[in-house]
Amino acid sequence: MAQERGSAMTTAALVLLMVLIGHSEFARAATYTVGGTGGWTFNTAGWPRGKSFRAGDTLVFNYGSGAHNVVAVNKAGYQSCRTPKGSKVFTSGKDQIKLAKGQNYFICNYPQHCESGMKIAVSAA
Ligand SMILES: [Cu+2]
Repeated sequence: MAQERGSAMTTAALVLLMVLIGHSEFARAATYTVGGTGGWTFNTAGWPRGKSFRAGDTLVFNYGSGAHNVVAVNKAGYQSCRTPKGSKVFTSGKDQIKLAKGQNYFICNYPQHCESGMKIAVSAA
């Protein structure tokens, strides 16, 4: 009898532990709306400043589909506002992109948009 109760308590403790671990995994991945309420638009380059991102966090790009896009580029593409061949282009207007560890660069490649600050560089730990 006592042994049975003990094993039931062990099971309860294990379940609790699994729930706690599950929760902390869940809490660790954050979701950020790029540009806040203004969304993904011109002069967003300063938006990442002061925030700390982690690999696995999700960036949400909200914008009018057809008015802008989101292109995942490399550092050179970010700096020059040019789109390297084979870059992934997102066009839904509500794109969710998971951050990779290290530097992540995104631009809008509509003519002159990136040049007008529609670009972000995000460093994920
Ligand atoms: Cu744009």
